[in-house]
Amino acid sequence: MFEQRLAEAFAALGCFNLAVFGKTGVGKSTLVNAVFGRDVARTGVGSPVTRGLVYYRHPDGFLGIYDSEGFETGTAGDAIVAGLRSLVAEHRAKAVDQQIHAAWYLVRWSDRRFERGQEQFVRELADLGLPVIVVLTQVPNRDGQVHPEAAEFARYIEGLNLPVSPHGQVLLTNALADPFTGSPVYGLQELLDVTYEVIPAVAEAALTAAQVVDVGRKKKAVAAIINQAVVVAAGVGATPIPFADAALLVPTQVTMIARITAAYGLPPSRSRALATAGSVILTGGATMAGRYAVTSLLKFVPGGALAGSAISATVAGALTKAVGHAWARVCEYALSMGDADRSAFLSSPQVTEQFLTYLKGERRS
Ligand SMILES: Nc1nc2c(ncn2[C@@H]2O[C@H](COP(=O)(O)OP(=O)(O)OP(=O)(O)O)[C@@H](O)[C@H]2O)c(=O)[nH]1
Ligand SMILES: [Mg+2]
Repeated sequence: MFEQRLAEAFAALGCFNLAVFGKTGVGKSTLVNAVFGRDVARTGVGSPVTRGLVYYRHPDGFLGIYDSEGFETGTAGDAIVAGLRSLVAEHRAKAVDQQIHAAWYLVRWSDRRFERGQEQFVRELADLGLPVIVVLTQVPNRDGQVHPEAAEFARYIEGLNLPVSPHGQVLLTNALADPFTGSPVYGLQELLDVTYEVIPAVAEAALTAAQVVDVGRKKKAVAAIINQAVVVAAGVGATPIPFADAALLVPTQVTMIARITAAYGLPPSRSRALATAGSVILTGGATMAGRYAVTSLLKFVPGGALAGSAISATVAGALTKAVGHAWARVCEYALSMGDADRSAFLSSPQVTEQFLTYLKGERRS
Protein backbone atom coordinates (compact mmCIF):
# COMPACT_ATOMS: atom_id res chain seq x y z
CA MET A 1 0.00 0.00 0.00
CA PHE A 2 2.79 2.40 0.92
CA GLU A 3 4.62 1.85 -2.34
CA GLN A 4 1.52 2.79 -4.29
CA ARG A 5 0.86 5.88 -2.16
CA LEU A 6 4.47 6.91 -2.66
CA ALA A 7 4.20 6.55 -6.44
CA GLU A 8 1.03 8.64 -6.38
CA ALA A 9 2.65 11.29 -4.21
CA PHE A 10 5.61 11.61 -6.58
CA ALA A 11 3.33 11.66 -9.62
CA ALA A 12 1.30 14.43 -8.00
CA LEU A 13 4.41 16.62 -7.81
CA GLY A 14 4.45 16.88 -11.59
CA CYS A 15 7.64 18.07 -13.21
CA PHE A 16 9.57 21.31 -13.19
CA ASN A 17 11.20 21.97 -16.56
CA LEU A 18 14.04 24.44 -16.91
CA ALA A 19 15.94 25.47 -20.04
CA VAL A 20 19.55 26.50 -19.51
CA PHE A 21 21.41 28.48 -22.20
CA GLY A 22 24.90 29.87 -22.40
CA LYS A 23 28.14 29.34 -24.26
CA THR A 24 30.14 26.25 -23.58
CA GLY A 25 32.05 26.47 -20.30
CA VAL A 26 29.97 29.28 -18.75
CA GLY A 27 28.95 26.92 -15.99
CA LYS A 28 25.51 25.58 -16.96
CA SER A 29 26.11 22.12 -15.54
CA THR A 30 27.82 23.53 -12.45
CA LEU A 31 24.93 25.88 -11.68
CA VAL A 32 22.30 23.20 -12.25
CA ASN A 33 24.27 20.93 -9.94
CA ALA A 34 24.49 23.56 -7.25
CA VAL A 35 20.77 24.31 -7.30
CA PHE A 36 19.46 20.77 -7.76
CA GLY A 37 22.20 18.84 -6.00
CA ARG A 38 22.64 16.40 -8.84
CA ASP A 39 24.21 16.20 -12.22
CA VAL A 40 21.01 15.91 -14.20
CA ALA A 41 22.93 15.75 -17.48
CA ARG A 42 25.03 12.86 -16.26
CA THR A 43 22.43 10.89 -14.34
CA GLY A 44 19.43 11.68 -16.51
CA VAL A 45 18.42 10.13 -19.76
CA GLY A 46 19.04 12.63 -22.51
CA SER A 47 17.12 12.94 -25.70
CA PRO A 48 17.84 15.53 -28.41
CA VAL A 49 14.68 17.59 -28.81
CA THR A 50 15.83 20.06 -31.39
CA ARG A 51 19.16 21.00 -32.90
CA GLY A 52 21.56 22.02 -30.14
CA LEU A 53 19.13 21.25 -27.35
CA VAL A 54 19.03 18.09 -25.27
CA TYR A 55 16.27 17.32 -22.78
CA TYR A 56 17.31 15.49 -19.64
CA ARG A 57 14.57 14.07 -17.51
CA HIS A 58 16.00 13.23 -14.14
CA PRO A 59 15.27 9.62 -13.15
CA ASP A 60 13.45 10.97 -10.07
CA GLY A 61 10.87 12.30 -12.51
CA PHE A 62 10.11 15.73 -11.08
CA LEU A 63 12.92 17.65 -12.78
CA GLY A 64 13.65 18.17 -16.47
CA ILE A 65 16.49 20.22 -17.92
CA TYR A 66 16.81 21.49 -21.47
CA ASP A 67 20.55 21.90 -21.93
CA SER A 68 22.05 23.81 -24.85
CA GLU A 69 25.29 21.87 -25.05
CA GLY A 70 28.09 23.45 -27.01
CA PHE A 71 25.84 26.41 -27.64
CA GLU A 72 27.04 29.18 -29.94
CA THR A 73 25.18 32.27 -30.98
CA GLY A 74 24.77 33.13 -34.64
CA THR A 75 23.58 30.44 -37.01
CA ALA A 76 23.44 27.77 -34.29
CA GLY A 77 21.48 30.18 -32.10
CA ASP A 78 19.02 30.72 -34.97
CA ALA A 79 18.58 26.97 -35.32
CA ILE A 80 17.88 26.64 -31.60
CA VAL A 81 15.32 29.44 -31.69
CA ALA A 82 13.60 27.89 -34.71
CA GLY A 83 13.54 24.51 -32.99
CA LEU A 84 12.31 26.07 -29.75
CA ARG A 85 9.54 27.89 -31.54
CA SER A 86 7.98 24.66 -32.79
CA LEU A 87 8.68 22.99 -29.44
CA VAL A 88 6.89 25.71 -27.50
CA ALA A 89 3.98 25.60 -29.97
CA GLU A 90 3.80 21.84 -29.58
CA HIS A 91 3.89 22.19 -25.77
CA ARG A 92 0.94 24.56 -25.74
CA ALA A 93 -1.30 21.63 -26.54
CA LYS A 94 0.19 19.57 -23.71
CA ALA A 95 -0.19 19.52 -19.95
CA VAL A 96 1.42 22.48 -18.20
CA ASP A 97 3.88 20.25 -16.40
CA GLN A 98 5.41 19.28 -19.74
CA GLN A 99 6.07 22.85 -20.80
CA ILE A 100 9.27 24.82 -20.30
CA HIS A 101 8.62 26.86 -17.16
CA ALA A 102 11.65 29.12 -17.14
CA ALA A 103 14.88 29.82 -19.01
CA TRP A 104 18.20 30.78 -17.48
CA TYR A 105 20.57 32.58 -19.82
CA LEU A 106 24.11 32.36 -18.47
CA VAL A 107 26.98 34.73 -19.20
CA ARG A 108 30.45 34.24 -17.76
CA TRP A 109 31.43 37.56 -16.24
CA SER A 110 35.09 37.18 -17.22
CA ASP A 111 34.09 37.12 -20.91
CA ARG A 112 33.23 40.78 -20.36
CA ARG A 113 31.38 40.70 -23.65
CA PHE A 114 27.74 40.49 -24.44
CA GLU A 115 27.38 40.30 -28.19
CA ARG A 116 24.54 41.42 -30.44
CA GLY A 117 23.83 37.78 -31.18
CA GLN A 118 23.40 37.01 -27.48
CA GLU A 119 21.12 40.00 -26.99
CA GLN A 120 19.08 38.91 -30.00
CA PHE A 121 18.83 35.37 -28.67
CA VAL A 122 17.57 36.52 -25.24
CA ARG A 123 14.95 38.73 -26.89
CA GLU A 124 13.80 35.86 -29.06
CA LEU A 125 13.48 33.56 -26.07
CA ALA A 126 11.29 36.16 -24.38
CA ASP A 127 9.27 36.53 -27.60
CA LEU A 128 8.49 32.83 -27.44
CA GLY A 129 6.79 33.54 -24.14
CA LEU A 130 9.48 31.99 -21.98
CA PRO A 131 10.29 33.80 -18.75
CA VAL A 132 14.04 34.52 -19.03
CA ILE A 133 16.49 35.18 -16.20
CA VAL A 134 19.97 36.43 -17.11
CA VAL A 135 22.69 35.15 -14.81
CA LEU A 136 26.34 36.20 -14.59
CA THR A 137 28.35 33.15 -13.59
CA GLN A 138 31.62 32.49 -11.82
CA VAL A 139 31.59 35.97 -10.24
CA PRO A 140 34.28 36.24 -7.56
CA ASN A 141 33.38 37.96 -4.32
CA ARG A 142 35.04 38.82 -1.05
CA ASP A 143 33.47 39.82 2.26
CA GLY A 144 30.07 40.06 0.62
CA GLN A 145 31.39 42.36 -2.14
CA VAL A 146 31.27 41.18 -5.74
CA HIS A 147 34.09 41.96 -8.13
CA PRO A 148 33.49 45.60 -9.14
CA GLU A 149 34.06 44.84 -12.82
CA ALA A 150 31.42 42.11 -12.69
CA ALA A 151 28.97 44.58 -11.18
CA GLU A 152 29.84 47.04 -13.94
CA PHE A 153 29.34 44.35 -16.60
CA ALA A 154 25.94 43.51 -15.09
CA ARG A 155 24.94 47.19 -15.27
CA TYR A 156 26.01 47.29 -18.91
CA ILE A 157 23.71 44.35 -19.76
CA GLU A 158 20.90 45.88 -17.68
CA GLY A 159 21.31 49.04 -19.78
CA LEU A 160 20.10 47.05 -22.79
CA ASN A 161 16.65 46.85 -21.18
CA LEU A 162 16.14 43.20 -21.99
CA PRO A 163 12.68 41.72 -21.39
CA VAL A 164 13.96 39.57 -18.53
CA SER A 165 13.08 38.94 -14.89
CA PRO A 166 13.26 40.51 -12.43
CA HIS A 167 12.62 43.88 -14.11
CA GLY A 168 15.50 43.68 -16.58
CA GLN A 169 17.96 42.90 -13.80
CA VAL A 170 20.96 40.60 -14.12
CA LEU A 171 21.69 38.18 -11.26
CA LEU A 172 25.22 37.57 -10.06
CA THR A 173 26.25 34.11 -8.94
CA ASN A 174 29.09 31.86 -8.03
CA ALA A 175 28.12 28.21 -8.06
CA LEU A 176 31.40 26.75 -6.88
CA ALA A 177 33.50 27.89 -3.93
CA ASP A 178 36.99 28.89 -5.05
CA PRO A 179 39.53 28.18 -2.33
CA PHE A 180 42.21 30.15 -4.20
CA THR A 181 40.37 33.46 -4.31
CA GLY A 182 38.30 32.60 -1.22
CA SER A 183 35.05 33.26 -3.13
CA PRO A 184 32.14 31.46 -1.49
CA VAL A 185 29.08 30.13 -3.30
CA TYR A 186 26.44 32.85 -3.51
CA GLY A 187 23.48 34.18 -5.43
CA LEU A 188 21.72 30.81 -5.63
CA GLN A 189 18.92 31.70 -3.22
CA GLU A 190 18.14 34.86 -5.17
CA LEU A 191 18.16 32.96 -8.47
CA LEU A 192 15.79 30.42 -6.97
CA ASP A 193 13.48 33.11 -5.55
CA VAL A 194 13.23 34.82 -8.93
CA THR A 195 12.62 31.47 -10.61
CA TYR A 196 9.66 30.86 -8.26
CA GLU A 197 8.30 34.27 -9.20
CA VAL A 198 8.17 33.50 -12.92
CA ILE A 199 6.94 29.89 -13.01
CA PRO A 200 3.31 28.77 -13.03
CA ALA A 201 1.92 27.65 -9.67
CA VAL A 202 1.53 24.11 -11.00
CA ALA A 203 5.33 23.73 -11.24
CA GLU A 204 6.08 24.97 -7.72
CA ALA A 205 5.72 21.70 -5.84
CA ALA A 206 8.14 19.95 -8.20
CA LEU A 207 10.66 22.79 -7.96
CA THR A 208 10.43 22.71 -4.17
CA ALA A 209 11.12 18.98 -4.18
CA ALA A 210 13.92 19.21 -6.75
CA GLN A 211 15.95 22.14 -5.45
CA VAL A 212 18.40 21.74 -2.57
CA VAL A 213 19.19 25.39 -1.86
CA ASP A 214 16.18 26.30 0.26
CA VAL A 215 15.19 23.67 2.82
CA GLY A 216 12.83 26.21 4.39
CA ARG A 217 10.52 25.93 1.38
CA LYS A 218 10.44 22.17 1.72
CA LYS A 219 9.59 22.51 5.42
CA LYS A 220 6.73 24.87 4.61
CA ALA A 221 5.30 22.48 2.03
CA VAL A 222 5.57 19.64 4.54
CA ALA A 223 3.89 21.66 7.30
CA ALA A 224 0.91 22.19 4.97
CA ILE A 225 0.75 18.46 4.21
CA ILE A 226 0.79 17.59 7.92
CA ASN A 227 -1.92 20.14 8.67
CA GLN A 228 -4.18 18.70 5.99
CA ALA A 229 -3.70 15.18 7.35
CA VAL A 230 -4.43 16.39 10.88
CA VAL A 231 -7.76 17.78 9.69
CA VAL A 232 -8.65 14.49 7.98
CA ALA A 233 -7.59 12.45 11.02
CA ALA A 234 -9.59 14.66 13.36
CA GLY A 235 -12.59 13.93 11.16
CA VAL A 236 -11.95 10.22 11.51
CA GLY A 237 -11.54 10.59 15.27
CA ALA A 238 -14.70 12.64 15.65
CA THR A 239 -16.76 9.56 14.86
CA PRO A 240 -15.93 7.62 18.02
CA ILE A 241 -13.70 4.74 17.02
CA PRO A 242 -13.43 1.72 19.28
CA PHE A 243 -10.14 2.01 21.05
CA ALA A 244 -8.58 -0.97 19.36
CA ASP A 245 -9.05 0.66 15.98
CA ALA A 246 -6.36 3.30 16.16
CA ALA A 247 -5.38 1.47 12.97
CA LEU A 248 -8.19 3.31 11.18
CA LEU A 249 -5.91 6.31 11.10
CA VAL A 250 -3.28 4.40 9.19
CA PRO A 251 -4.49 5.16 5.63
CA THR A 252 -4.44 8.90 6.35
CA GLN A 253 -0.99 8.60 7.84
CA VAL A 254 0.35 6.46 4.99
CA THR A 255 -0.76 9.08 2.48
CA MET A 256 0.74 11.78 4.65
CA ILE A 257 4.17 10.23 4.98
CA ALA A 258 4.24 9.41 1.26
CA ARG A 259 3.50 13.05 0.46
CA ILE A 260 6.12 14.26 2.96
CA THR A 261 8.74 11.99 1.37
CA ALA A 262 7.89 13.37 -2.08
CA ALA A 263 7.84 16.99 -0.90
CA TYR A 264 11.40 16.66 0.38
CA GLY A 265 12.39 15.24 -3.01
CA LEU A 266 13.94 12.10 -1.60
CA PRO A 267 14.73 9.68 -4.41
CA PRO A 268 11.70 7.58 -5.36
CA SER A 269 14.25 5.23 -6.89
CA ARG A 270 14.73 4.14 -3.27
CA SER A 271 11.01 3.73 -2.86
CA ARG A 272 11.14 -0.04 -2.44
CA ALA A 273 13.35 0.33 0.58
CA LEU A 274 11.26 3.18 1.85
CA ALA A 275 8.10 1.22 1.20
CA THR A 276 9.36 -1.57 3.42
CA ALA A 277 10.23 0.86 6.16
CA GLY A 278 6.92 2.64 5.69
CA SER A 279 4.80 -0.47 6.05
CA VAL A 280 6.75 -1.72 9.04
CA ILE A 281 6.33 1.61 10.71
CA LEU A 282 2.67 1.97 10.01
CA THR A 283 1.41 -1.51 10.61
CA GLY A 284 3.61 -2.04 13.62
CA GLY A 285 5.22 1.09 14.92
CA ALA A 286 2.68 3.82 14.55
CA THR A 287 -0.34 1.84 15.60
CA MET A 288 1.47 0.44 18.60
CA ALA A 289 2.92 3.82 19.45
CA GLY A 290 -0.49 5.25 18.70
CA ARG A 291 -2.28 2.99 21.11
CA TYR A 292 0.33 3.77 23.68
CA ALA A 293 -0.13 7.49 23.06
CA VAL A 294 -3.87 7.20 23.31
CA THR A 295 -3.75 5.36 26.63
CA SER A 296 -1.26 7.74 28.12
CA LEU A 297 -3.08 10.80 26.84
CA LEU A 298 -6.40 9.56 28.14
CA LYS A 299 -4.99 9.25 31.62
CA PHE A 300 -5.05 13.01 31.77
CA VAL A 301 -8.60 13.34 30.52
CA PRO A 302 -11.20 13.54 33.28
CA GLY A 303 -13.44 10.52 33.05
CA GLY A 304 -10.70 8.90 30.98
CA ALA A 305 -11.90 5.42 31.77
CA LEU A 306 -15.13 6.07 29.93
CA ALA A 307 -13.50 7.97 27.09
CA GLY A 308 -11.02 5.15 26.89
CA SER A 309 -13.29 3.31 24.54
CA ALA A 310 -12.81 5.80 21.73
CA ILE A 311 -10.20 7.98 20.09
CA SER A 312 -11.26 11.58 20.21
CA ALA A 313 -10.80 14.02 17.36
CA THR A 314 -8.13 15.74 19.41
CA VAL A 315 -6.16 12.58 20.05
CA ALA A 316 -6.42 11.45 16.43
CA GLY A 317 -5.18 14.84 15.29
CA ALA A 318 -2.35 15.00 17.80
CA LEU A 319 -1.21 11.51 16.97
CA THR A 320 -1.20 12.19 13.23
CA LYS A 321 0.72 15.39 13.79
CA ALA A 322 3.32 13.55 15.87
CA VAL A 323 3.70 10.88 13.17
CA GLY A 324 4.08 13.58 10.50
CA HIS A 325 6.70 15.52 12.41
CA ALA A 326 8.67 12.41 13.24
CA TRP A 327 8.68 11.28 9.59
CA ALA A 328 9.67 14.80 8.48
CA ARG A 329 12.68 14.63 10.79
CA VAL A 330 13.71 11.27 9.32
CA CYS A 331 13.48 12.77 5.82
CA GLU A 332 15.49 15.84 6.81
CA TYR A 333 18.12 13.64 8.34
CA ALA A 334 18.33 11.66 5.08
CA LEU A 335 18.45 14.90 3.09
CA SER A 336 21.46 16.13 5.05
CA MET A 337 23.55 13.17 3.87
CA GLY A 338 25.60 12.59 0.76
CA ASP A 339 24.09 10.41 -1.96
CA ALA A 340 25.85 7.18 -0.99
CA ASP A 341 25.14 7.50 2.74
CA ARG A 342 21.54 8.41 2.02
CA SER A 343 20.97 5.33 -0.10
CA ALA A 344 22.46 3.14 2.62
CA PHE A 345 20.40 4.84 5.31
CA LEU A 346 17.12 4.65 3.41
CA SER A 347 17.46 0.92 2.89
CA SER A 348 18.49 0.17 6.47
CA PRO A 349 16.39 -0.66 9.55
CA GLN A 350 17.74 2.60 10.95
CA VAL A 351 14.84 4.40 9.25
CA THR A 352 12.34 2.62 11.47
CA GLU A 353 14.47 3.06 14.59
CA GLN A 354 14.92 6.77 14.01
CA PHE A 355 11.26 7.26 13.28
CA LEU A 356 10.20 5.58 16.52
CA THR A 357 12.79 7.50 18.51
CA TYR A 358 11.55 10.79 17.06
CA LEU A 359 7.93 9.77 17.58
CA LYS A 360 8.52 9.13 21.27
CA GLY A 361 10.30 12.48 21.47
CA GLU A 362 7.39 14.25 19.74
CA ARG A 363 4.90 12.73 22.12
CA ARG A 364 6.76 13.89 25.15
CA SER A 365 7.00 17.47 23.97
N1 LIG B 1 34.80 28.96 -9.44
C1 LIG B 1 33.79 28.59 -10.25
N2 LIG B 1 34.03 27.76 -11.27
C2 LIG B 1 33.00 27.39 -12.06
C3 LIG B 1 31.70 27.89 -11.84
N3 LIG B 1 30.87 27.38 -12.79
C4 LIG B 1 31.64 26.59 -13.56
N4 LIG B 1 32.90 26.59 -13.15
C5 LIG B 1 33.99 25.83 -13.79
O1 LIG B 1 33.96 26.10 -15.19
C6 LIG B 1 34.12 24.92 -15.95
C7 LIG B 1 32.96 24.68 -16.92
O2 LIG B 1 31.76 24.52 -16.20
P1 LIG B 1 30.53 23.64 -16.76
O3 LIG B 1 29.49 23.71 -15.71
O4 LIG B 1 30.97 22.33 -17.20
O5 LIG B 1 30.12 24.49 -18.04
P2 LIG B 1 28.93 24.20 -19.10
O6 LIG B 1 28.29 25.50 -19.37
O7 LIG B 1 28.04 23.11 -18.60
O8 LIG B 1 29.72 23.74 -20.38
P3 LIG B 1 29.23 22.80 -21.61
O9 LIG B 1 28.53 21.61 -21.02
O10 LIG B 1 30.48 22.46 -22.30
O11 LIG B 1 28.33 23.63 -22.48
C8 LIG B 1 34.28 23.79 -14.93
O12 LIG B 1 35.65 23.51 -14.78
C9 LIG B 1 33.72 24.36 -13.67
O13 LIG B 1 34.36 23.79 -12.55
C10 LIG B 1 31.49 28.79 -10.75
O14 LIG B 1 30.39 29.30 -10.48
N5 LIG B 1 32.57 29.12 -10.00
MG1 LIG C 1 27.44 21.23 -19.37
